[in-house]
Amino acid sequence: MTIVKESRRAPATLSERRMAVDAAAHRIRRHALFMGEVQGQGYVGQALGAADILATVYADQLRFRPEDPEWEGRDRFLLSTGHYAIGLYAALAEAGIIPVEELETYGSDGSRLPMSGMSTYTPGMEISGGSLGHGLTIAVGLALGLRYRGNQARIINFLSDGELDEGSTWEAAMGAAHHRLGRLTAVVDINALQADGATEGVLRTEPVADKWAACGWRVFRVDGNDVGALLEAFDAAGSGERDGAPAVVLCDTKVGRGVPLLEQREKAHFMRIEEHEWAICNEQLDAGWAARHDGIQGAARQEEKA
Ligand SMILES: Cc1ncc(C[n+]2csc(CCOP(=O)(O)OP(=O)(O)O)c2C)c(N)n1
Ligand SMILES: [Mg+2]
Repeated sequence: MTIVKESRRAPATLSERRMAVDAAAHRIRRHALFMGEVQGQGYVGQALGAADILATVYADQLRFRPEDPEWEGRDRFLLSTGHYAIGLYAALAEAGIIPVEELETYGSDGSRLPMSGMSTYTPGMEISGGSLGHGLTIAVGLALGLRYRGNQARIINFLSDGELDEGSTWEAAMGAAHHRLGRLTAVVDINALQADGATEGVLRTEPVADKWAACGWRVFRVDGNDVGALLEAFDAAGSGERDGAPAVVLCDTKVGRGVPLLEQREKAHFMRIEEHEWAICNEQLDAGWAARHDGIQGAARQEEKA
């Protein structure tokens, strides 16, 4: 019989959880750079920017069985943004749902890891992406269905800020509040970027927190690259009443986070990275992680003393 781990939330204190999630985020970033290098290009900036969110979800919040990705009692993570699949594959590898060795097949013919997320290809991928603005509509239907079946699972829908341009997102937002889907959490990666340029220039969505609140949601807005803030927001979002208001965690993130060379890239939606630049990216990522890790451990020691 296989022993399965149903929850990854083992460490008790906030600082222990923060350290575990931060380490997971670093590995997710490493995996994403590795997959990007296999293809020489890709949506690497989004994966780096969203790594802290994905690590918070997979290393701390979700209940799942790595050996049995279709376990009925699992919490559901729905990625609306198919082009962020590289980030989700990295998180699924970190979570033990797909083997780390498989990441080198990313984007190749016959791979289970296509560039745009496909639920029929990849274990742990709940929905297919591609056409933006549909994830939240599916999440609402799924939340209703699970409630009718008496299933207590949590549903987390990851959206990009570009998906806030879609009317279907707002129909779903109103529907979720109307049906009091308290087990639903939406998380929006506000990286201020879209394929056609800055979000601000494509379609102004601010004040975005007010819009969600007006639709009847509990709203949390955090620095999406601050693991401590993410943990607190996700804890609060997940502890609402089952038949109460849904919650949204608005995450302000930085494209390319953790790799200064890519943080400064002008064409950031789909990055082309020169062959010689990959080594620089990896070095910068590791150097940043080492410095941050020392800082986090120091802060944790201070917390223990206090
Ligand atoms: C319904 C729909 N319209 C347009 C597109 C084309 N498209 C692909 S990615 C993208 C950008 C959307 O914004 P966002 O996801 O915030 O971009 P990112 O932050 O990844 O740069 C667009 C418009 C699409 N996939 N689906
Ligand atoms: Mg965006």
